[in-house]
Order: sequence, then structure tokens, then C-alpha cells
Amino acid sequence: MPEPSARPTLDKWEAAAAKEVKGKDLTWNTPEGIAVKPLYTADDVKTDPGLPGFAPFTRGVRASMYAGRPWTIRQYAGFSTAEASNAFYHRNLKAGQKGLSVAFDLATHRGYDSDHPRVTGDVGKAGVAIDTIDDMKILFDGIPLDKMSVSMTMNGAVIPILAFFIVAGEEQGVPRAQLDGTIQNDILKEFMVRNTYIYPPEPSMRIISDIFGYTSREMPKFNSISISGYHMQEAGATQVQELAFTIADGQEYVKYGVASGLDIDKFAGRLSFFFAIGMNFFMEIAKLRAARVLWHRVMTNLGAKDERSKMLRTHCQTSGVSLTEQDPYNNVMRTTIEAMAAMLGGTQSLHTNALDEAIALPTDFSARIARNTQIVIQEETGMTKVVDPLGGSYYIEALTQELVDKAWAIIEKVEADGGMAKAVAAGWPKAMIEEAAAAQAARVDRVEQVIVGVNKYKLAEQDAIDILDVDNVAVREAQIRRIEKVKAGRDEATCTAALDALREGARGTGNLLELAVECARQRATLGEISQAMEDVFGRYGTNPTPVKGVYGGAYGDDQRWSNLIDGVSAIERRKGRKPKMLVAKMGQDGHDRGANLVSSAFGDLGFEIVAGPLFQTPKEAAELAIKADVDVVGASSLAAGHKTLIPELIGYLKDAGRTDIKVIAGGVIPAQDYQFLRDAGVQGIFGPGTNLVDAAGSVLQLLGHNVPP
Ligand code: 2CP
Repeated sequence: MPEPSARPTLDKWEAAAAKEVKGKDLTWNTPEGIAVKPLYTADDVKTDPGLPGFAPFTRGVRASMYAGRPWTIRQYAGFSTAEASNAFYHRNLKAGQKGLSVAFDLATHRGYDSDHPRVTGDVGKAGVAIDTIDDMKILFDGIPLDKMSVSMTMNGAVIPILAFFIVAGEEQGVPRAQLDGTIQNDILKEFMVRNTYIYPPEPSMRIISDIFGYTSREMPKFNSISISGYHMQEAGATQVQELAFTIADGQEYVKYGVASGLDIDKFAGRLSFFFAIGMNFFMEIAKLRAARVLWHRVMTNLGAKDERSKMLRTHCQTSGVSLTEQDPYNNVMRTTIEAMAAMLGGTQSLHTNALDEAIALPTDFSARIARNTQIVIQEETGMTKVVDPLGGSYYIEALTQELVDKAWAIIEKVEADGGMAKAVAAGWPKAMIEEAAAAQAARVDRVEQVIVGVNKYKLAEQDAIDILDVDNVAVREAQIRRIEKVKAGRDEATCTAALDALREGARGTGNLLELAVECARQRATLGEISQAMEDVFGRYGTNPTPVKGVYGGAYGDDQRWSNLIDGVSAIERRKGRKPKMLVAKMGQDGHDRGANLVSSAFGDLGFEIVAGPLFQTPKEAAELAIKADVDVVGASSLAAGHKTLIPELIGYLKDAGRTDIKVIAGGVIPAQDYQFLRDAGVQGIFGPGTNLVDAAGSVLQLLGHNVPP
């Protein structure tokens, strides 16, 4: 070591670096507004991160962390029937997975039984169909619910699903006090980004308090909520937005729980979190550390005394949107990098995405690689042997503090507005996320942000990979047979009485989960339990409001963009009105990032956009298209319903004599399905990673105007 006086100063380093890069500014301005410098030193570290296992838990919630027990390898899965999903779980557990995580289909999420006419395209797609307690029992057949921790991603139909889970335990001989697991139960982010809500916000918040009350009393090992930022990042949020809104959501739930009469330290220890881990490696590590600091601060302010109540425990999932359909084997590297960020950030539980997850549910092959990514890190690398190995890194510590400060400013704004429920109702968090999404889309389309294989280093030709295709007609028929069997075998009078009691409880103050458990015992279906509450609460719906000017604003006087605007004007002159497009979301798929981006970009080009409501049937979408007299319908599909829903839409337009209305499809559509859709009459298909400027050129061509390349 040189003597302190002989050590080079920062000024000297700056001069040396400037000389190397000929004065180029090396500051990296990140999307969250952080100016990342090329070098960090001890001068940048303003706070002592303390020790792991001690407040404010910057360095982790356990003293020994992974040296004592590695994080739980918990792969999120579920598809088609309970039988198929159960077999998949058994195979995965045998191969080294440690905890379960159930994915439900969208019909289940939205509280519909598989025989409901609104869900023909959704049953068994993107998750498992659960209609009755019998389905739930089959799902966990041979899996002891007192030993295996089970996470269930359910928000809308959270009451019937949790009731089925409790009764499945009972009928397995496991008392509910021994049930170990987590329910997502996070409705605020549903209203912001994920959209699988059923009821309006107020009764939805009551449901959450009822679940806190019941589980804190009856199920001490069960995590009553998974407060989720994941879907915000998937929808386009920056890491600061994800962090701030997630912590603010958590704060709001605690306030509601306390207002419902619960003692904060009786339920707060079982609140858990869920974050996305994207490709900004150090930012993600710092984000998890910052989240723990923020939660500790929030809970201290809310009066929690028990340190466990202030400890942020989290699940993480590698980022789905960071995966690409193009050159998909790159996704293995992306997921590995993200998994390392999650573990270096100190996650408690982790899902690593499969390489084909940008286009379909994983196959056994892709699921194995995803799972083994975690096993290799845990068992081959020695990375788990040291607690918080990045603690004390100048950059990580400085970034952690910067994220804390930036997120805190947003949390304070939320508080000033009266809390997250009010902010969500006012709509500004959603608008902020959508603006970030539009800005990001423009960066990618303009190649300011590189995505290998998509906007740089593209393959001339690409081999198709094998993907899983679910025959949802067969799944639906099997589900309907089981619903009929369960209904035929139950005592109608006691079942009706249990449902009536639930309806009354919804009108009054009875605990909804407790009442639903009785309905589940009496073999009421998920649809019936949901409907009993819907009779009182109503069903909630909103219309999208696409952001304006952000995507187009990024193009300035770009020549191609100007050519497109000229093209739109040419069509307007010819038709005497602007070209008109319905952006349609059919089925129970609430993922609206793609639809909103298309609406924003095409709106900025001068199209008249009809932003269709979520959850339309094909018939409703066709009627809206005809009524609005659009030139083109853009059907956005992210949850695998396209092969059923889009041909039906085209059928209705044809029956109405409106074959002049062109139908295009966009979203998560595997190449294997393109010919099927073309044969059904789809005139343009835009898969994942589509450049919106290219897409606009194709649509203008479809409308009879050729835009110069
Ligand atoms: C942990 N333990 C330890 C140590 N580490 N004991 C001694 N020494 C250690 N070093 C203890 C814990 O205290 C705990 O016991 C037990 O071991 C289990 O550890 P855990 O850390 O609590 O892990 P876990 O059981 O896996 O729980 C993790 C979470 C939980 C995060 C708390 O909420 C969870 O599993 N969440 C998963 C959520 C999920 O899968 N979501 C899927 C999203 P005690 O409990 O007795 O203290 S699906 C995503 C899609 C995209 C969607 O949403 O649509």
C-alpha cells in the first residue's frame, strides 16, 4: 500500500480517465433518473449498512442468510388440468425444486367457472383451471401440505381459492394452523397494472383485511399477502417506481388492517413481498437492499414494535419482459444474470424463467434448465457461503442509498395524496408507469437500449423451438364434466345455505374467508362463491386511457416517423377522416402493456384510436368495431387465447358483412400459430419484440398506403 500522501487523488483519476476516453462523458443516466458515475469510492458511501439479521436489514433478514439455508427454489407453474399440473409438480420436486408456486388460468383468476360463456378461450391456458374443491385436492395429491410450502398467485378470486386450499388441507388431515405458504392477495397492483380484479376497490380492500384477520388468527405459518412490484416492472415501471409503489402498497394494506381492528404486530410479520429482477444487475441488487430499508422505516413509523413486523421478506422472479422470442437461447444467459442479482440482493425465494417463457408455458426441457440455473448457483459456485458478499461495495452502498431516497420521495407524494388506494383511484401511478413503458419502447425501437437478437446482432434465420401447446377445448370439456359431477354429488340445500350466509356476510361484517370455507366444504364452485360476493359488491371495469406524446416525442424529426405521419395524412385526405383502429383486448387476459403501447404510438402518428375495454368477448369486440366504424382491429393477446378468440372475432365481422374491417394480431403469439391465424383471415401478425415503427408501416400498407422504408 502506498503511503496516504502518495496515493493518487480522485482528481488525478478523473484526469487519467478523461485522457483515455478523450473527454467523453462517462456518466450513465438511467431510466430512473440516476446519474451513475464510472467510479465510486469511499466518499460516496454515506451510511453504514450494519449487519445482516439486524435492523434495518440492509444486508439481509437472517444473520446467516444462505450460509445457513439457501433461498427456496420455487418455480411458478400450472397449466391445463389439476392432474397435469400435479404430475408436473411431482416431477419438479423430484428434480430439486424446493417449494411450489401455483399458476391459475385466467378464468379462475376472474372468478368464472370453466363452463362460463365468457371464458371459452381462457380455460387451462396460462395456468391451471380450478373450479371446485375436487380440483384443488387433485392439484395437491401426494403433496403433504404441512411439509411443502405452497405459494398461490391469486388476487381476484382470492377468497374461494384460499377457502379451497384450507379445505383441501382439512381433507388431507392437515389442520389449517399447519399450512405453510403464501397467497398473492395484492389487489392494489391489480388496479394499477395486472388487471385480474373482480370487485371495485373498496370491497377488494375489505377482502384483504378479512384475510389478514383470519390467517393471523388461524394460520400462523401462512404468509397472508405477497405485495408485488413484479408486475409493475413487467408493465414498464422503472426500478424506483416499482420500489416506491410496492412499499406504498404495503403501507396501505397495513393501515387497512389496523383500521379493521387488528394489532399491527399480530399480522405484519406474515406480510411478504415480490419483486422483478431485470437486466440492470447492480440496480436490482441495490433495489432489494433499499426495499428492506424502506419497509423498516415505514413499519417503524406505523408503530410496529416487533422487529419481525419490520423485516421485508421477498420472493423474486427473473424478468419475463427481458426475454426475447428472437434467438431464444440468449434467455438462458439473461435469466442466469438476473438470478445472480436476486441472490446477491438477498431474496428468500426465487423463480427463474424458462427460455421459452416469452412465447409459451415451459416444457419439461426448458423448465429443467431454468430450475438447474438456481441449483448450479446454490451447489456448484460457492456463492452461498458468504453473507451479503457485496456489502461494503462503494457502488452498491451508494446506489442503495440513492434508491432509498428516490423511492422515499414518491412514497411521500403518495402519502400527501392520502395513501395508495386514493392514488390508484386518481390514476397517476398507472400513468407514470405507462409513460415509462412508452419511453422504454422508444429507446428499444431507436436502438438506444440494446437487446441482443432483437435490435442488434439479429439472426438472418431462426430455428423454431419446441413449445407447449395446450388443447383448451379438451381441458374445458374435462372441467365441465367435473363441475357437473361435484354439483350432482352435493347437498343442494346446505350448499345454498352456505352461499346465502356468504352473501349476507358481504352485506354485513362477517369474515368473508371464514364464510367461504364453509361454502367450499359444501362443494360450492369457485364461480358460485365469487358470484355470491359479486351480487353485493358488483363487478368492476375500466376503460384504458393511453398516454400521449411520449413514444412519438422520442422521434423528433426522424425521417421515417415523418414519412409515417405523412402516410396517415394521405389516408385522411383520401377517406375524409383519420384512419381508425380498435385496439381490442379479448378474453380474461388483463395484460395491457402491449395494447397501451400500440394505442400510444399509433395515436401519436395521428390514428384515431378506439381503446377497447378489457375482457371483451369476440362478439362484443366485433360490435364495437362496427359501431365505431374502424378500418382495422388490432387484437392484442398475451395469454394464449388468440387461436380461439381472434377467429371468432373475424367470424362475427364476416356475419355482419364487414369483411372490409381488417384484423391484425399482436402480442405473445408463437410463430407456430401464424399460419393458423392467417388461414382464419388475420392480415398482419406482430409477435414479441415488434418494432412499432415497422408495425405502423405495415398497417398503413394494409390500408393502401406505401411508406418509403
Ligand atoms: C430461512 N430460514 C432460516 C434461514 N433462512 N432459518 C435459519 N437460518 C436461516 N439462514 C427459515 C425462515 O425463517 C422460515 O421459517 C423458513 O426457514 C423458510 O424460509 P423463508 O425465507 O421464509 O422462505 P419461504 O418459505 O420460501 O418463504 C419466502 C417468502 C414467501 C417470500 C416469505 O412469501 C414465498 O414463498 N413467496 C413466494 C411467492 C411466489 O411464489 N409468487 C409467485 C408469483 P419461518 O417462516 O418459521 O420464519 S407468480 C408470478 C406471476 C408473474 C404472477 O404473479 O402473475
